[in-house]
Amino acid sequence: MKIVITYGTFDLFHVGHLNILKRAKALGDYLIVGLSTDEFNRDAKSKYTVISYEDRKEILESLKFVDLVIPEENWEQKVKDIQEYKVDTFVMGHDWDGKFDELKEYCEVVYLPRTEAISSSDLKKHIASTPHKRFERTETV
Ligand code: C2G
Repeated sequence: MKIVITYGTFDLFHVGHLNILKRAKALGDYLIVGLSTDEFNRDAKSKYTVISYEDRKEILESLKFVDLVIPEENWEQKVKDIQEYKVDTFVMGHDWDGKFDELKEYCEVVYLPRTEAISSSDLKKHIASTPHKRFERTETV
């Protein structure tokens, strides 16, 4: 069984998140998601999540592509996770291209194309400025 792992915040879940999880799962048989805790987001990523860790976890666990969700509490846990879960492939969107190449010592490292023109921060800006207008992914924000 080929085990794949990816990490992220997955706040305000959107199609960019769905696509990376779908593509990651397509690389193996079992997908683990390291989900950034609210504290890790705040303290290490300067991200203030709209949706709580518990609710973000429940959303991910309900997806057919996701087999296991574990907390991501720090930047350093990836090697331990890869060893503990016998991970074959580590996947991230290509906005992280090259940033995790040190993990090549432990497993395959794959950077996949991001979905264009959508991010949780884009959605927050859009909702704040034009709450009654549909967010169109073609628009540049
Ligand atoms: N993503 C994507 N397309 C988008 C938005 C996000 O493919 N339009 C991908 C990102 O590249 C990442 C994953 O979705 O692989 C999760 O994105 P975020 O929730 O923004 O997570 P991030 O802040 O990148 O945290 O240790 C790694 C970090 O936890 C990653």
